Amino acid sequence: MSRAAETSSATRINPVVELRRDGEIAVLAINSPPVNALSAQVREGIVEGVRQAGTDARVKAVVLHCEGRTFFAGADISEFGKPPKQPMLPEVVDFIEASSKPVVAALHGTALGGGLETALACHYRVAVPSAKCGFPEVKLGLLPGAGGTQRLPRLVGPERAMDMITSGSPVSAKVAKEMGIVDEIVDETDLLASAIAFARKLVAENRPLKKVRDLDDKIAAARGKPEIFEAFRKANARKFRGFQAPEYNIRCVEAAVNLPFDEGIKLERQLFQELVSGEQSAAQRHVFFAERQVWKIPDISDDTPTLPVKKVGVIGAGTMGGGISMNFANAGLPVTIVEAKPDALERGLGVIRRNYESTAKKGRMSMEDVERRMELLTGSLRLEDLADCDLIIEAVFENMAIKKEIFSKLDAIAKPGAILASNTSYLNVNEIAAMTKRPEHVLGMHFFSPANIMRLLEVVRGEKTDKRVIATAMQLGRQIGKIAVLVGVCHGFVGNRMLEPRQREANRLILEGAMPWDVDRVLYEFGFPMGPFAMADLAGLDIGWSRETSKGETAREILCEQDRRGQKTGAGFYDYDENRNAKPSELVEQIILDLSDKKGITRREISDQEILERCVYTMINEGAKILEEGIAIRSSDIDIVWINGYGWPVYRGGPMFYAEQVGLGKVLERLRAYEAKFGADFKPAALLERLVAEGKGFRDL
Ligand code: 3H9
Repeated sequence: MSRAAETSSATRINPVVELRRDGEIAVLAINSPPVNALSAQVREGIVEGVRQAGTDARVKAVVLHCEGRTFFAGADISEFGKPPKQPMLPEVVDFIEASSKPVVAALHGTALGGGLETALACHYRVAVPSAKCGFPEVKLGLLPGAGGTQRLPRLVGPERAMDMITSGSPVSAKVAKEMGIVDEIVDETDLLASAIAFARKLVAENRPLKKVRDLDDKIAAARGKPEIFEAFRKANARKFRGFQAPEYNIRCVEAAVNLPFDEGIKLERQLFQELVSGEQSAAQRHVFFAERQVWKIPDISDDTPTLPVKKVGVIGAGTMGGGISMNFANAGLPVTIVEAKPDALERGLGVIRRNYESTAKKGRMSMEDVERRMELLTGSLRLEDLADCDLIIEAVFENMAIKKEIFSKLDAIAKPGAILASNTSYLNVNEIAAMTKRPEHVLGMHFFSPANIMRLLEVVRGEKTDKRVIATAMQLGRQIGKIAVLVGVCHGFVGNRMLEPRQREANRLILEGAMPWDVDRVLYEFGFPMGPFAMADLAGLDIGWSRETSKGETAREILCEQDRRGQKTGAGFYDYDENRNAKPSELVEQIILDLSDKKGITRREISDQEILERCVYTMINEGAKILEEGIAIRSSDIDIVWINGYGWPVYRGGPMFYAEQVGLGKVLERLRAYEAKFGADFKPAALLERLVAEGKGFRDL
């Protein structure tokens, strides 16, 4: 037998875990693509590997190493909500920590959630510089449930632990080292060899087994000081509003400080179970998978060729055009912005510069970056200057005649193969495309205001749009940091089409008996950042209104006539103080009472439940029609539109997911009841009727 064979060996424990031996160091190697999530098979393999290494007298230390792109990215999220499989992660981490031989975690990629918890149960941790560590559980409506809430504070102190655990944001290896999470940063290209060398050194120096659970110095100072946690709750109250998980996470960290380790673990376990079986986490896990589904389009794959986009043109330097341009400049793409008049162009470019400068003032960008981005933006007064652009996005006034004229001109100017997109929020993209000889290169790219900030992009597929053009727009969306959702042509696409029934009901409710602040309160309490009337005040009540054509038939028209045009005029549906705090207005109340009277409506008491159902169930009904007509590919795409474009609360999973949590049968029954009372606007979608009759849900489609 050769010497090499004597000093090294490999045992396959199961299809995803292998135990190798390199002299006195055992390497427990995991390979479970794509992200080495801690599935039942992985957990089982770890326990068996640590056990075998423990009983092998030749082994003095163990290195835990993941192959592929990352160390464990966490528990396997797809296992939640299903019958538990042994061994559970808390038992696995305890088993590792109890090993009589030191275990070294070798971190690369993203050591997240249960992955970081596994690392914290190891006796030492080394990481490559590009590695990241974090606890993203809160984003799934959860808490680190395998000892993370108890071990992290012992390593980094309660304040930093609360920050990390309640934000869900990962930290770099460098920061992790400074905080004490990582013991040593090793060569980027040589993780495994460095980790083995580190383990050998431990053995040679006879270093003790370092157990995080035994540490006390970082938490001792906070013991018996509830004010630390109260202050944290208060400082983050706005951010945490409506979410259950942040508070549960804080309670666990508080327990880590005040209770013995095992008791803290008991509380963590109990609260984790409560969260994982609750509605909020189910909704947030749905969103996690839904966000990844949007990129999957039945007739387009990774093999669909895309068109090169190296230069972008934007028509319109207003709020939308400016915001859209910033997205591309941020991604390093040159943009030509065309405006009709010099002063409008100058104003538009000025606004962009001020936006960047204000970001720089907040320390989130350097002044050099501001200049670099501004250099990528070229203003022009001539459409002809767009001739060398690969993608041209029209972002002018929402008027079909103007858009048609622009597209017919663009067709003559743009180079062959260039993509022509409209940022229209309602109009028929097929009609716009028909103005060109290249309808297969025309589509909608509907951004949301402020376009440089909002994550949503509706990519509107015309009946003739080429697959390569769709694939290119979706990929560009990703490149500029958007979540792009593919939708079909209809009035308002997915988002604005569903907004309409909500707006209609809100307007009716105030005539029937509610006040704007009642409707707003109900929707705010549901979890929206603001209700429809506060939103209208923010946007400006005079959008699309003019004194000449005003008929004075709606509350909005009357308010505009009285120069109450929203926040910008200090008054709208609400009165505003100098800090833009909203206050209900007696004047508005009287306007609404008079209007009800004038329309012969007898006002009545309207319950919060009715407000919610009429605003939200009509949206769901419209969503069902959108699915029925094939405007959205799947119900979860609709959820993503509403969460990212309209502030639907993440913890309610989106309107279609929420409908299933309420029960489609119940939604149908209420729609029928309202239909009987108020008429055809509540007529249930045929799809909803069919799904209920078949006992199915939107997700079964
Ligand atoms: C937890 O750990 C609880 C514990 O504290 C307590 C337990 C008791 N599970 O995002 P990508 C899939 S909670 C299952 O496109 P990237 C994902 O769906 C967990 N599947 O890649 C996708 O599948 P598909 C805490 C997962 O490079 C594929 O992997 N951890 C998981 O842009 C590729 O993902 C987290 O919350 C998972 N944990 O980003 C981390 N993770 O190809 C969640 C991913 O079929 N994960 N998949 O669509 C992430 O943040 C990102 O996936 C990551 C990679 C940054 C890792």
